[in-house]
Amino acid sequence: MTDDRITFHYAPQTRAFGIRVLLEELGAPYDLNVLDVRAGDQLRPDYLSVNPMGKVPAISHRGTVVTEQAAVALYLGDLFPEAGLTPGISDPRRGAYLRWMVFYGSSFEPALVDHAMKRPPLPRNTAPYADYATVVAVVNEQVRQCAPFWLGERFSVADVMWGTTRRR
Ligand SMILES: N[C@@H](CCC(=O)N[C@@H](CS)C(=O)NCC(=O)O)C(=O)O
Repeated sequence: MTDDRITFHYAPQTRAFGIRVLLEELGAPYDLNVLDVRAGDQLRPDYLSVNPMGKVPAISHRGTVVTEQAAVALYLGDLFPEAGLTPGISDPRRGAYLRWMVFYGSSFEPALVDHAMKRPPLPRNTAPYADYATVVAVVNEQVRQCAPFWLGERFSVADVMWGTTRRR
């Protein structure tokens, strides 16, 4: 249905890459709005009216805008349950799924960015992610024990989220 198509606000070589992979995995009907972030397209009024943060990825769908890569991925996974990439509400993997999707944006990325920028660490009880070494250890342990996929036996949205992080 034409009016049900997703508009995907995208820029190459950015965090939007994983969402593009996910849209393809889901077989979702979408149109690309390609932004050139180096030319500053994300800061132009027409895009700021979509996402006032001036960031990608974002999607527009059924009159709603979704921003933040984890929220976009969760939304899309729920929108296409028939693709089988989202543990449903009564699936025993649901809790781990939500945990790892939110951990990505709220702990993993901030820890990585702070570390890469050589920012002085905050006191452990103030930092939203404890400390960098703990984040790395927790993620490494998950990578060590999860097999063959992030949540176990079945490929899911979490694999797209975590699997594309180093590949954009
Ligand atoms: N917290 C946001 C971060 C999004 C973000 O930082 N996107 C970058 C691309 S990787 C961006 O839009 N940069 C353009 C700019 O900051 O001007 C998310 O998880 O989606």
